Amino acid sequence: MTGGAGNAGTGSTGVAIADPIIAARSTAVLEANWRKSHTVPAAGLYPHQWSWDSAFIAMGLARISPRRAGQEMDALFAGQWDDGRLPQIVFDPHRDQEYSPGAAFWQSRSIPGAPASVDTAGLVQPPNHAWAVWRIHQADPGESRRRSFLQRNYPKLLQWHAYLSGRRDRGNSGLAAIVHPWESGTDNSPLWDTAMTRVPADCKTELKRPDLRHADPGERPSQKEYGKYFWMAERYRDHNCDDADTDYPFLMEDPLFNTLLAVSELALADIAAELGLPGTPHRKRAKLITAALEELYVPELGCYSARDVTDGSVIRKATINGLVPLLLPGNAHADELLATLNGPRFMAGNALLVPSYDATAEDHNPALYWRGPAWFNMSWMVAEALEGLGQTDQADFLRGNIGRLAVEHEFPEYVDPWTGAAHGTRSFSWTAALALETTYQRSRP
Ligand code: 2M8
Repeated sequence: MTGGAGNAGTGSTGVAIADPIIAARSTAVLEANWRKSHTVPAAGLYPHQWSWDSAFIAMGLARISPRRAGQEMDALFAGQWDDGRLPQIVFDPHRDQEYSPGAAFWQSRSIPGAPASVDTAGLVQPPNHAWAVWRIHQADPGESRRRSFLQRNYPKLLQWHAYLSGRRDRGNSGLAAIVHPWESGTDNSPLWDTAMTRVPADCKTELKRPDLRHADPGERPSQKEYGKYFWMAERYRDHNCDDADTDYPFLMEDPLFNTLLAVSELALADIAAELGLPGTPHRKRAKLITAALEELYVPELGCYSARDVTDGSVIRKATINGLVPLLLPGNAHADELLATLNGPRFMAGNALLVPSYDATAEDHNPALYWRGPAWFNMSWMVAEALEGLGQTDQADFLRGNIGRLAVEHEFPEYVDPWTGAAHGTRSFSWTAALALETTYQRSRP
């Protein structure tokens, strides 16, 4: 794996030396957003536990409390379904009026195979969890072994990956398909625009928008997009989330989602080795996913893109999702991806962090959610990849900006890539967790 919590720099006392201001302020955000067993992404806008947020949060938390990072993962796995899926959201029953769609919409306990003791969404999010589990272990292997942390989580991670590589291989291509933009984590990315035109907007549910109390409407998806999001969620829920709905209109293979699946397979290989089990099957699967992703590479864009499973077309748009495959070890397109990263579509023009969408596109908007602004988790993953490729100066540049912009702007959800101006909500947990992580990474001698 690239980077890794196990690589923390140490001072003469044997303790990693992080920037004290970044460390203290990031820790304060994570403390404020902690809810007994898990961290909410942001107190107002996102009052429940989100799946891939928790994995990013746990990677940073592991620096200050591997035990709490482990609890974060335990709380998430309490929401795992019988078919192995890890849900997009595990709901806090006391906060159901504060976010929509909530537990009352999903009614998960009435869906066969959903957990009986917690309410969850039926959708999923990108699979960064095995990666997080391995980094938590690396942060304190002794504590991890005492608590049988890897033994407990390995079988659950196997089930999770089996669900994605099995029932979610809807295109029979070796890649997992997503069934809703929310599953990508990059909700209103231009990658989904064409598929979204097929989706009706006349959902049955009354469209409440509690999100607009916490973020500027110009920085959130539109009401029409919400109508479509709800229409798809209703249809998926009404088919018992069984992934067998043949006429379902939204099935996409996302390079970001599948890269994280491959990276997590590699983490499973490390976990298996630590447990005295064979890692080869996981490394083989990572290779197969990497090979299958080849079909999503678009030479004229110099990056990967998404494939629409319903008609086999590959979308011609350059987004951050298409650069994250830089994380794949031995990626044959690494040089082209680096050229694209540093070209006019992304970092040229002195970007501070990596834009989420092609800066040369006419509809690029540096303030609108996943259609232009820079997100801290994405720049952090690109920095991990750069370090793995020996591009340490640029990795350090991104990591430095992650910490600086996080602290200067009260841990924003996302920022203008060039000015660093803050957008979305503030005191956002993965921004804080990854600022914490990067300050430890930068403290390496
Ligand atoms: C955003 O997505 C949620 C739906 O899952 C929303 O817009 O309400 C995305 O940025 C997603 O990546 C993130 O996991 C979630 C919580 O931070 O918010």
